[in-house]
Amino acid sequence: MTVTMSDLYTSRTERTAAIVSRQEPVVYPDPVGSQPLNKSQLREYEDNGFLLLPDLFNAQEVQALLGNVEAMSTDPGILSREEAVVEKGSQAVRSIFRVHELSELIARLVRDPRVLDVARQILGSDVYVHQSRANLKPGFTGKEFYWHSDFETWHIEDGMPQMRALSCSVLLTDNNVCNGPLMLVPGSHRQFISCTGQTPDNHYKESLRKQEYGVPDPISLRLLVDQGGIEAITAKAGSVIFFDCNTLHGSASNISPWPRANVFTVYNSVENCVGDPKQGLTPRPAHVATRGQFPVLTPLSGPLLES
Ligand code: 6CS
Ligand code: FE
Repeated sequence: MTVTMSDLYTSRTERTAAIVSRQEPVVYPDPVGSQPLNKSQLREYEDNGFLLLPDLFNAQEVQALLGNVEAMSTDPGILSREEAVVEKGSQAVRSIFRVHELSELIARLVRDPRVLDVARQILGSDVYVHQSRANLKPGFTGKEFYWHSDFETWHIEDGMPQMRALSCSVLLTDNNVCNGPLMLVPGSHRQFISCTGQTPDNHYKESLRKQEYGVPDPISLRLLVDQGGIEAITAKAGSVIFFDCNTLHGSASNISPWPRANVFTVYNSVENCVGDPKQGLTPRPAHVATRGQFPVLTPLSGPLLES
């Protein structure tokens, strides 16, 4: 048997669940760009593993973005592609991936300095898009996302080496306590939960609809929630939530009449490009995880909406 350097963040092997301390910083030194966050905002992000910036985008911008997402979600040319993920047991669109390449407006959004420079400030380097998607949770029928750490999946299935990525969720509708808002576990980004179970082939096809592998066990989850509680983020459309790649999060289904829609961008540091997936897994397709060549993001110079 050959002995290799063990992976600190191993998961989904034969071993039982475990909780491992995070090794990497949360806010990296040497910020790039205009540094929009002040010290107390950076501290809040570092302590909690997330930060809400209310009302970052105005009503006109929100309307344009939402219109764009709604148009994509009914466009037969898009619905026939692998990028469109439908709910289990119905044809309702749950997510559309790679929206930063499918939509010119969202291509501009990911470069908007209001969000890009937050990512570059926290990650302390230039960044690129590891993944983008629109999530739709229509009124009455929108489905949940079970608790998970994104990094667990990106590390195991995409070969992302370190915790040096973050998600940016732009709210396109008001999020209230009733319509399945994002729930986060404050402080959970400091612990990595090693999960049980073995990854099935082509796992992404199932997991993007209902994740069952790479989700934390109830004991670990309870422990982290006992420590940090759960925060449900309620905020107006146009607000933005930034959260660390290892912050535990999830959201409930939407049985309210009010739809929930948002655009997610996963910014990854250019110092943290993905390698091979773990355990000999087949790499996930490019619309779910960027690998190989990618553009390094530069801030947009003009306004988001071109006149
Ligand atoms: O598998 C993934 O990459 C993703 N899955 C979830 C449930 N959240 C983040 C990410 O889009
Ligand atoms: Fe997630």
